[in-house]
Amino acid sequence: MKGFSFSKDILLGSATASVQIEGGDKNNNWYRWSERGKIANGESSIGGCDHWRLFKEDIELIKELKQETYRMSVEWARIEPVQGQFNKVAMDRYREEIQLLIDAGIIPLVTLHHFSEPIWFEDMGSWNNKKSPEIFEKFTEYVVENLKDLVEDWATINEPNVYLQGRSLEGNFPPGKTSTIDYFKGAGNLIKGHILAYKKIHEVIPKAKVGVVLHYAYFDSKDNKTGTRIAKKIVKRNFHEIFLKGMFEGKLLFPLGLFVKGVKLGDYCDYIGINYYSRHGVKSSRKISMLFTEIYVFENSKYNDLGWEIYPEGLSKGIEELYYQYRLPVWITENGTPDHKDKFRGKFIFDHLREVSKLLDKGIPIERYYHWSIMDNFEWDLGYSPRFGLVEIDYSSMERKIRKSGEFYREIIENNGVTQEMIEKYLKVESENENRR
Ligand code: IFM
Repeated sequence: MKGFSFSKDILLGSATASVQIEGGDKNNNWYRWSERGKIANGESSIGGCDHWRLFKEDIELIKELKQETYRMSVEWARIEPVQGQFNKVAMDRYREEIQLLIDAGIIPLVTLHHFSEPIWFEDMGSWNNKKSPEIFEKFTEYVVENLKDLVEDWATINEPNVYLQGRSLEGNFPPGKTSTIDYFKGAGNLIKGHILAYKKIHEVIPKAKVGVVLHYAYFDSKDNKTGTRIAKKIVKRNFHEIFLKGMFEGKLLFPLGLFVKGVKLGDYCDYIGINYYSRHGVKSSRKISMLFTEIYVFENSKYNDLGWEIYPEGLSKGIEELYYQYRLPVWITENGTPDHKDKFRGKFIFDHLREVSKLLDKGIPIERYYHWSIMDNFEWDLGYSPRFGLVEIDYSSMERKIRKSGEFYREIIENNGVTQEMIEKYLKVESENENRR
């Protein structure tokens, strides 16, 4: 194993989302979903990592880990608990948190919608409601007006594709009513919501950098049969392309135009936001519910605690595909792995950042990398057992402890890459573990 160093400037940091770490909010739909017993092991979002109370302590950890940038989300339900009534106290608490980051020299990137939303919004049909884009625009305006002196970098919607898959296709996200039509209706409204938010942010902060964060699943197959090729096209179209075309270009692919009006062609992203975790096999199927496609996991590979394949090459393949299409700076807004024993997270970081370094050498402008996540957190319907953190949380005491992989990532940031000594110090045992898996 050989080290590497980044040939171009890249900001390295980590990411979180409000409901996943904050705790204490009862006005968001994930709290209600928890109360309905929909989270693994009967767990609830109400505890989170107690970050709402412990944010100062957490910023000390972020500083200690030498993070250069930090991606966080603001919770819509806290800021607008009742439609049209904004909570200044909550807004000021976010200002305080962001100010502390800035004082520490850490650049904030703020996400406006990261899966969770106010209960009142869900009860009016959420993104199925044709007024949802304008409702989201009003929330955006309030937040941006209140943070305009602090925040330049924004992500409007996190993973619209995963959000809709959970909400409208699989039903593991609230409110649990599945419908293929709602998937496309929701996609249309999310696209319009993103575009309105994009314009609003630029109106208030002309020099802002605004984008959407897409979950890029690397779709692959074992054969090249016609049926497989068609299945792959269908999956890529419905999971990636409708969002790319819509949110980057204002182009509504069929059938989105049936559900949403008033979207014009234009340029609506200032960077390519990509979240990458794994590769997914695709084959054709007879099931109409899945539009004649089936997803599987490749055998004889390496897997994380949730059984997702670890496939670093998918990150570079995805970035190349999107970069040559849009020619915008790339921000890897999430990449990480659940590894409760911290046995292979260091190697995961090494392998993925080595892909990044190869792309930088090729001249692809990857400006940022955010590790998911700075700390263990509430992994939606799966609850607290998946451990994604550079920092371990003991949920009984809320004690935080930096993992060895966290120390490794800190040294990568300090050294602008990985030295041979770091490989000896952090990765030797991991490589042996990896072979035994
Ligand atoms: O925890 C999630 C995050 O909220 C969105 N992207 C994927 C992560 C890991 O599943």
